[in-house]
Amino acid sequence: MPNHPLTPEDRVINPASIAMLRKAEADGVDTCFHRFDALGTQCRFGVTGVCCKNCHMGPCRITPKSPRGICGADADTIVARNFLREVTGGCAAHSDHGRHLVLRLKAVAEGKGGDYRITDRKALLRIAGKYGIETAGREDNAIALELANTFLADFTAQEETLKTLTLAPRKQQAIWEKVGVAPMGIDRMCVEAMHRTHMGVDHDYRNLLLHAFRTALADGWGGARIASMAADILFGTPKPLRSEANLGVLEEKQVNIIVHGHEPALSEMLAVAARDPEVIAYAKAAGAEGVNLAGLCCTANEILMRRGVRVAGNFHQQELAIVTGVVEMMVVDVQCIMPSLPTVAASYHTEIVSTADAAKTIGATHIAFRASDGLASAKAIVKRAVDNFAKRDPGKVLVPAVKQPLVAGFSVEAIKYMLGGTYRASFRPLNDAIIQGRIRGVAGIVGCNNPKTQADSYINTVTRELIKRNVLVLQTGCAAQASAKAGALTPETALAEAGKGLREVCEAVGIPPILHMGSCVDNARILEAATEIVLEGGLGDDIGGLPAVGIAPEWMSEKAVTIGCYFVASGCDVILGLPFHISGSENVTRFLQEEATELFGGAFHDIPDPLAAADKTLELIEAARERLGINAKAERKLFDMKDRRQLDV
Ligand code: NFS
Ligand code: SF4
Repeated sequence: MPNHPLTPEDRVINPASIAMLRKAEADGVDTCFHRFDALGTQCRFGVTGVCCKNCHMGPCRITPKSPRGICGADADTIVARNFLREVTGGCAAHSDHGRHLVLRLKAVAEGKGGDYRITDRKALLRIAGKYGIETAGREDNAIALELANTFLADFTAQEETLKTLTLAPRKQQAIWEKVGVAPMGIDRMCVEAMHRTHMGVDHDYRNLLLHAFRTALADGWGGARIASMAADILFGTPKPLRSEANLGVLEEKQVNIIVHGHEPALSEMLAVAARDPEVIAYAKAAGAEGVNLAGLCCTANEILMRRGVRVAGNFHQQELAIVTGVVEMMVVDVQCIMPSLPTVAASYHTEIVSTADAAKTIGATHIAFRASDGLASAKAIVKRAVDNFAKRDPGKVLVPAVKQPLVAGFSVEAIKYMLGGTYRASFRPLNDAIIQGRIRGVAGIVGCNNPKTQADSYINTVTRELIKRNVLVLQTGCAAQASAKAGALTPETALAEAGKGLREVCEAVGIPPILHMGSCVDNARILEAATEIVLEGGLGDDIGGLPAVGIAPEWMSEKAVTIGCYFVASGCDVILGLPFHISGSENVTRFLQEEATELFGGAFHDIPDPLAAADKTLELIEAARERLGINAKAERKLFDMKDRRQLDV
């Protein structure tokens, strides 16, 4: 951070965000950046993870002078308990989102789905097949019902391990069995985590951290994976499509509605409602040229991936979008929604509408979304936004003319199809390119923005550096949106910047070097892609052996902690641009940064500098290539006993 008062240019790199931050200051509107300043130095106990308030003898804070809480808990116990609770928060968030979609799928299968239906029959059959559900000669609804019940059993299983784990490579499953982290029911894992972290229960930091990995696996190979699959069946498996991103997608002459949050059920209906002729006529009668729907955060990713709906911005732009003065309504559901939104909106005419009964904010209008008549509910919401158009204050309008074209929609099915063609869809060309060394490896770049660092900057720097060095980049969440805004999600731009080997492969098979794979629950798609690569052959027999690295440059949410943990438990090294709150315990830090490698084949690495992160990524990728014996110039590697032991579980 510079040693002068922070300017908008210091806080954000994107010109649209810079302009809106400047306007917010002129309009007297506080944003997360200003509140970050107002908070001053952040609490050292919180930052290092040594504050415990799990019982009312406390709060207790560990210092060199008082190394134990009142109950006797030491820093290791307290830091590990706090960490496990974060992972549980993340698993619960993704999984509850998944649960809602599964219940929706079940309702559809039972003929009670209202305006929802099975949009992607192929996805239904493909996914049912993965779970060994009989499909031949059966009605779609019967298959969907059995599948929905199978999904639900993964939430409620008491003693059985998750069925969804069986979608992982067999060796991966064996590793989880051996380490003892194969999760049982998702709900049980979360309940058990809260039990273990209650005062006076689990005090062994290793035991707590193993449960953190178990709970994280219940997310990545459970709730989140199920969320992606159920959404594909209900709304369609994404295919590549073009769209645009950044605040410049807001239209001065139209009614602007922004959907923000995570669950696709409502936004899908809003997308339909916004194009309804009756609604458009209603908007025209109100003096607008039409209705412009745009998205923020992961709701944006969901409807971008399937419908090409344009992206207004990522996490740090949710307040800034309102500052444009042209947003008639922001419709929010769950997760990553700043409670400040109604306060920001009060300076403009924007109405904040909350729609999930589990997620209300004082100052927002709550319109409970009725799934039973989803389209009618959605139309009513859009018409309400139209009614607000007349209240727009032209004196407060400023839409930055900044937007970039993009290509998104890379589900695993789509990638497979692009790589291999209709009749022989396969990952073979990618595996071959990695084996030949034209592509060195794969990096998953994921996660949020965080006012602790200049928004989007680390994401964009590390992404560009990695494609330059012939690493194929897979992205999700707000990180993918950062790339979109930087113009890096157009095949043309990215190809121009990619290294020679990566460029040749991408041109030959027709994929861009940076693939937008969806929202944060779609990180499960990255695991799915890794599984496909393993199953395709020639690159070892588990995900941990692949030349693949996860990077969370600007993360902030508990969900990101959980995602990091399930990547590590799946054998991937994960680079964090911002550290966890664990430095108060050397043992917890050592476990997560070193011992995890012995257990799973991957660990966490704190790297605050994006170029150093790119160096580390290449180092990890090259080491994996050496272990696989695929480095062209390297002599054929003879495995010694130690290597062999690492290969065999
Ligand atoms: Ni992911 Fe998506 Fe964005 Fe971070 Fe929030 S929107 S679920 S948590 S902030 S990437
Ligand atoms: Fe303090 Fe122990 Fe209670 Fe935590 S559980 S607040 S360390 S007494």
